[in-house]
Amino acid sequence: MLQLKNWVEREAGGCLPGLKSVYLERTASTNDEALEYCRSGGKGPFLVVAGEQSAGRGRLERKWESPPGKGLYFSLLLHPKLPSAQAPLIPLAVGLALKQGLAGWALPDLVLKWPNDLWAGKRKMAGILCELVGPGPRINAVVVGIGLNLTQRPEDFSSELRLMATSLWQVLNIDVSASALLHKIVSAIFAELAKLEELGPVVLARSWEQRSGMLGLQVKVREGNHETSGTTLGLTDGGQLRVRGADEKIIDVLSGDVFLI
Ligand code: BT5
Repeated sequence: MLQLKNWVEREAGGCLPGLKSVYLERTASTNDEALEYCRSGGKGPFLVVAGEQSAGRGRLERKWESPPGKGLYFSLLLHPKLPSAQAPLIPLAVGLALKQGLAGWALPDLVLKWPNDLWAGKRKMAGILCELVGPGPRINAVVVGIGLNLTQRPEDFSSELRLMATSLWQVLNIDVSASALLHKIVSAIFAELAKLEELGPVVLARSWEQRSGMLGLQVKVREGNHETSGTTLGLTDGGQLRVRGADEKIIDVLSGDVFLI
């Protein structure tokens, strides 16, 4: 990961003028690092990249497996000029950026699983965790965290994940330069969020529908104790997933877990 460290320390600024960045060999969570930086008065854009996380997090305090040197683990502190009501669109825009960053490789069955996962061949390859800082009518700051599996072999995942997770190496069978990939993804995140600021949620929603690979799929939706199966129809302009249930009823999923079936 020396190459990644060198890139973060010397070249990351090339993604966006004014971008500050730090590389940490090991930390609990890059999202926690970026949140702490913000709470102690630091301003973005700020990029934190780690070689390993001891307490990588997903949503609802789920764990993100982050073994040393096997994946990309990074967070960006940003100040998008958006109303708070558009916060649910941020992980969707970031997902498009993640997919865009991987566009140079022939990855089959790449699906942005609403709202925050990237799946390849029906297995999870990356996850996105966006956390807002402070309440208010407009977004003050957001931390965008991404974990992307790069070189894990099946035995590198816990037994729990082995059959549902994958890595770029498992899909492509080649080693990809972590720094080149990070450069592409970070640049694409800035571009997608700038588009969201400029063109608004309707354009983002239509773009996500076209590019996510998530339309027309059979899914199971779990919201609390309630489960529905159906077909994905698209996105509302607020970023909710629209599903036609088996009973033909249309539901807009605000939060909850969606499973590809
Ligand atoms: C996510 O949450 O998918 C968001 C993960 C974000 C991780 C990044 S790493 C950099 C930054 N710093 C952090 O602390 N976090 C961010 P969620 O949708 O809740 O999915 C979590 C679930 O994904 C877990 O419960 C596992 O089932 C699965 N999982 C955990 N580690 C995984 C891995 N390495 N690859 C694939 N799936 C994994």
